[in-house]
Parts: sequence; structure tokens; C-alpha cells
Amino acid sequence: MQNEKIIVTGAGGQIGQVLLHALAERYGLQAVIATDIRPIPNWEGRFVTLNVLDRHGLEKLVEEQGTTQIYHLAAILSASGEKDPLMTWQVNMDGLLNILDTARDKGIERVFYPSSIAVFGAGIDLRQAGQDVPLIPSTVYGITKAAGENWGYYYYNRYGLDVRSLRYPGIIGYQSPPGGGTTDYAVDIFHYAARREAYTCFLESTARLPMIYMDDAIRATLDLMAAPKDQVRIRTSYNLSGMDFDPQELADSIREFVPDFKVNFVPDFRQAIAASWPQRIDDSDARQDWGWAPTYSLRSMTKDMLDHLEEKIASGQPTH
Ligand code: AKB
Repeated sequence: MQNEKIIVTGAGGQIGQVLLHALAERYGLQAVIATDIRPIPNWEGRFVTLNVLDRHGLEKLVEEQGTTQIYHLAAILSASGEKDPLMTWQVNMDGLLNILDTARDKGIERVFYPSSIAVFGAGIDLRQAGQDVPLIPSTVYGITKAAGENWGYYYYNRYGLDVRSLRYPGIIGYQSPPGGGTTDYAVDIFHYAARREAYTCFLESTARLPMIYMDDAIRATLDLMAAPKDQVRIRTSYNLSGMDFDPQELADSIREFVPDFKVNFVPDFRQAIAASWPQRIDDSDARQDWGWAPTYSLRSMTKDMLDHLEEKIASGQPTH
């Protein structure tokens, strides 16, 4: 995997901002090209303004750079997506098809496509979603992710394009703000706790969802992309999970370190989205096929989040 040239789309998003640094550490700063529609904070490497709907701009960049891999992160998430379903369809689907066509036509070796627990919905046992259950999503974001998984499968089978994908649960990290998702509460709550302010949660106290700590999510992504081709058996998208909890359990976990922390529950439209998603997902295929294993528990994640955010606050850095 030497001499990689890696383009990351949507690199200014929650995952992108962290993934960029992990890729730079693994492959060298020169190997990584961040793209987004706006500049990215704290990124020393190469940045190119790119809208994923601009097929010509994408092709030109891929060609000029001798690109070998694309991590296609640009997308509108579950809560924001409901505000304009057709635009979400356009950005998420046309963006993906531009990436897949360009990757096929320009000989890209590997494409990463993030899917989500939002692909699950009606018709399954939400207490634990298996790998191969029917996908009947409740949000337009979920519809685009389920369709996108199938497009990846199609390009792999029809054109031999090496597309790899994970169904991310909610991702929790101190490094970057989440943007427009239903699981965002699980990041926001830490910022309030670190500032010793009360938090108003937009989900019900019992809304259990699968989650993962950012470090684990990044490691899973890099491990999947580095796995030998014959170990990547699932070509739609792998279930992935680190832990699961509800907002009350998260608040209780935070109270171990911030005893006076107060949380109110004022559910909004995002509660219905959360209620349509599974409470847990079974990621045993990822464990078996390419050795996935999370390292963070609810407690160790809580401690790490608070430690980092409190350190940022003490040194006067913005915590978003
Ligand atoms: C969202 O809440 O929309 C995302 C996701 C689970 O895909 N974090």
C-alpha cells in the first residue's frame, strides 16, 4: 500500500476531520487530499474545494492526482435530510454515482462508502438487527444509504470495483462536531457536561441506540480498507458496533465524573427516527471476516471524552 493517493470527500464532516489525520499518519501527509465545499479546520495537508455533484471537477482531480483510493464521506444525514428529502436524495445518490463512475473509469483501486444503522427500520426485530435482514428505512437518508450499499455491490460484481462499506452506528468523538444526525445528542451532551451546564436532550431517556467511539470507528474503517480482498466477503455493507446505551444511561455514566450534571428530556421529531432504528446491531460478520473488535466501553469512552473536552476548555480551545 505504498504510493497511495487518497481523496476524501466531505472531509470537513465529523468523521472526515479525524479520518484525514489517521490517513496522513498511515500513508503520509502528501498522500491525502481533503475535499469539501468549505475549508477544513486544523488540516495542514492539501485541500481542494469540491462539490461531489461536480462530476467534471471530480474526474479532473482524480486524474491529476493519480488517485488510488477514495473515501466518499460527503452526505446529508438523517435529521437534516428530512428537511429537504429530494435534495438529500440528489446529493447522496448523485454524489455516490459520480464517485463510482469516476472510480470505475479512472481505475481507482478501492472506494470506501459509509452506510449507517439508518438503513434498518420496519419489519425487523429492533432489539438486535442482524446482518442480512430486510432494509425498510424510515428516513430519506436511510433510503439513500440502503440504495448506496446496493450500488456498491453492483459496481463490485459488474465492474470489479473494490467498494467497501460499514454501517456506522452513532459516532462519538471530541475532535469534531456532528452535523445533522439523530445520534448527535451523544456528542452534544459531553460538551455541556464538560462546561458544567445542564443539557436538554432531544430524544427520550429510553431511546437505546448502537454507538461507537471515534477511535474505534476510524480503526474499523482503516482495517476494512487494508484487509485482503478475499476477507471482505460482504459487498453491501458490514454491520458495525462498539456499544449501545440510552440517553439516561449515558447521563448516569457522565455523572460518575460530573456528579451534579443535569439532563432534561424534551423529545422532538428526531425521537421518531431513533425509535425506527435498532437498539443494537450484530456485527459478528465484521469480527469473523476481518477481525473487528471494539476497544472502548461506555465508561472508558465517557472518561476519555470528558478528559479531552475539559483539557480543551482549560487551554481556551473551542469545543464547538
Ligand atoms: C445520523 O444520526 O444520521 C448518523 C447515522 C447514525 O448515520 N449519525
